[in-house]
Amino acid sequence: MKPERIIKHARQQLFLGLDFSTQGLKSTLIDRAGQVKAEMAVQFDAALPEFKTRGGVHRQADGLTVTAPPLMWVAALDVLLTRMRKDRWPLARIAAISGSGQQHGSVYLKHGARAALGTLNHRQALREQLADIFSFDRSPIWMDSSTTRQCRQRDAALGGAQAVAQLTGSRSYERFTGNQIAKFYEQHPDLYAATEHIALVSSFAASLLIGDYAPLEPGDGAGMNLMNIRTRDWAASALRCTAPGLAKRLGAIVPAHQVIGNLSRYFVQRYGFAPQTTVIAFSGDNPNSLAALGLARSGDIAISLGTSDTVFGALSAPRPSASEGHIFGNPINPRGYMVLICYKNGSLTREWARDEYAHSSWKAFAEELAATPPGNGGRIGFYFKEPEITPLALKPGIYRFGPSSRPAWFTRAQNIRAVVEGQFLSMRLHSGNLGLEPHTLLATGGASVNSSLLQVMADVFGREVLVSRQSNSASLGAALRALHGWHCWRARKFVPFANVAQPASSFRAAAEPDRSRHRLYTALLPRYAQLEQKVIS
Ligand code: 5FX
Repeated sequence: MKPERIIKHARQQLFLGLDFSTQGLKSTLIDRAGQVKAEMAVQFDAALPEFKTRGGVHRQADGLTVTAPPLMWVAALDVLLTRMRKDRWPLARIAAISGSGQQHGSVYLKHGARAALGTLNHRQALREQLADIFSFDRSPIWMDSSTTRQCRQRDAALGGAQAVAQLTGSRSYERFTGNQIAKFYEQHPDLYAATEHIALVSSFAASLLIGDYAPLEPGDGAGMNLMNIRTRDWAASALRCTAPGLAKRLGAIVPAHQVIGNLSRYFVQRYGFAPQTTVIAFSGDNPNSLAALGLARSGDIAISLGTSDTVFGALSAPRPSASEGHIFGNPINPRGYMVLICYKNGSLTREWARDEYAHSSWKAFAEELAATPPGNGGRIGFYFKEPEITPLALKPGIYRFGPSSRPAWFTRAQNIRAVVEGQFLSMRLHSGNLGLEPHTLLATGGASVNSSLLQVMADVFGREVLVSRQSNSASLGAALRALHGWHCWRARKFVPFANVAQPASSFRAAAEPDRSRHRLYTALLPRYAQLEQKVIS
């Protein structure tokens, strides 16, 4: 049967996207037209204070190790679903669920965990039944930068940084799962031996839903330094230099639109979901955001201004670089790729600048920005409050240069402008190096409501900036992928994403570039690149 006929004759079903983000669990419910019907979120710190997280994470005293308790994610799922049931969400009408997870985090499950997942009692909360399934009760997450040594070992074993990038789509990154696993194996060989399965945050969440170990898909799988980016299967040499017996602990990689199982009986009996609810492979937050924006054409680029800032876009042929960015599988095109450039100094660093230089007020921040000329009179700054990863692994530090490229002191307003301009100049420089040439820019993420930031973005890139009214792009993307996967499953073949799963929310023009300001930034870019070299060398 043709996909169009299936759409016409099927009953009106709903599709759920869950996003296990760093700070909370978000959800988006859509109908078959991609229209958002409901949203709900649980903030980890507030809803589950007993886990004592700040922003959903635990930071160790070394300043490098950042983890999250995986049991908190388990507990959050029950909290969210209980609230949905209380608010009378039509859970029985949900035909398919997919999800999203913060990328790179690893969850270590001990022998017996699979059996525990498969035999849940719906009368008891998940956290009571699953408290003992972890061989390590701390999941290293994407904010962790404690694996430099393991990265260098990977480089040495695989023939250097560019060779690692060619094979896996990215050079060795501290936060990438393979390097976390290598560190775990080195530091806790006994716990590694006790580990039956290693999941990503996304596949762990999917495992809860299907009551079994869930496979990965190539969007999130590419964020591990373990997957061959071209074959989309494990790279044996990359597994070998990580830890012994890893392949059997990682499970399979399947296409992102694949049904990975039916919803576990636990959720059917406890919350009233339909027994035939299908679960589609979960992916990472960035691949899901790409799906939410339907980025298919080359030149479609999005910039997400969030806890981490990311630049991402679709690509047909991978051009991995050891200098910047990542190539991941494209979750809406099984033969395509996506580029992602990630900055650790995103909203947290802008918020720090607001507190430090603008009396903790966004209004004052915008006024200070407006009080300084575009280009900041030739002043350029680098603000790494967090250890940065783009273009290289960099320690925290602040570097300010005057018009003559010498270190300089900045006023409050000059600091604010330098924080904002520096970030967009960096994005333009590094996305250009990877061959991304935007025709328009889509801005998403929490800080995309800030119009003064968007104006600088438009001026630096010389392109119109559009924003989506939909802010939870990862959970929306997951919901759209649930819809897409469900169509593919019903059609028994791959159906193009755009045919069945267009996001219904429209984009609105938010900033027009000013030609003369754009020329000024274009002239500034080579100096920015030179100073960046100075800072990183
Ligand atoms: C991407 O590579 C990242 O590390 C971040 O964007 C995380 O996915 C945030 F959750």
